[in-house]
Amino acid sequence: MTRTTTPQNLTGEQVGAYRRDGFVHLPGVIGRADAQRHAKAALGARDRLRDHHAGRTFTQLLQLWQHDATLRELTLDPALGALATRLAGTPLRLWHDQLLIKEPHNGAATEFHQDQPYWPHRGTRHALSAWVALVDVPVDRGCMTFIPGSHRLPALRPQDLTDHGDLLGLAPDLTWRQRVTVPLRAGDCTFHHSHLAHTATPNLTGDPRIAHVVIYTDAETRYAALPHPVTDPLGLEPGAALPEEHFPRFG
Ligand SMILES: O=C(O)CCC(=O)C(=O)O
Repeated sequence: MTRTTTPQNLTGEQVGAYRRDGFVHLPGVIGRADAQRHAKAALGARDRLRDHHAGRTFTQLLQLWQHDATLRELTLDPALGALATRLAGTPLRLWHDQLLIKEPHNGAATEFHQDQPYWPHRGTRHALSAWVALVDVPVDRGCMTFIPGSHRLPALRPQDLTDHGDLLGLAPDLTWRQRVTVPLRAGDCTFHHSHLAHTATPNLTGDPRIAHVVIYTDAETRYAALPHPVTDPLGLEPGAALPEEHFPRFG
């Protein structure tokens, strides 16, 4: 595995950028050959597993670490978990992973939203996602755009991923804020905070956009009784800690 960014060479500047802006671009968190291997596994999983998202925005496959040995390596990768822990500055556990595949010419952006409002969690002190590009993702293939500093907003109500004006209507000041669009090479990653306003461009190309997203939450997060496909089958009591066998700790 030839990695460019490792927990050992992550700089104070990169950590500071994440804390200031709510996101950071880390090149080569996995090597290109590994990205290719994971992309192949992702396309295989797409043919086997249920799509949890209706509509053109993306195909959403959940909990790959429980269904695919190759993608499990990436979700549970200790180096990726150690980078997340350094950025968050607090012990973390896995919330869930997901593959988000924008099909060729999908014709739909992922509209502005925050992530935290979708999750059945309470008492969260920090949650963040590693969005790992398994193929090259130029702007025209569905890369992410962030509003720096917007992670200081509270978690609002859940936002409609298909409505460009939904989050901007809830927080109109965001309309006037600078946006940063981040194309990624295969193997690169962006980490983003769970309150950060973000969007992704449509896939205008003839190749699928394949992103593997590993979502971490602080180790003390509690379950809130809200519907979610990851927790619905588990029969958790409201207020319960997230059980280790389903939500393993890092570090
Ligand atoms: O990849 C996308 O289209 C959107 C991803 C996203 O919103 C996320 O990972 O939080």
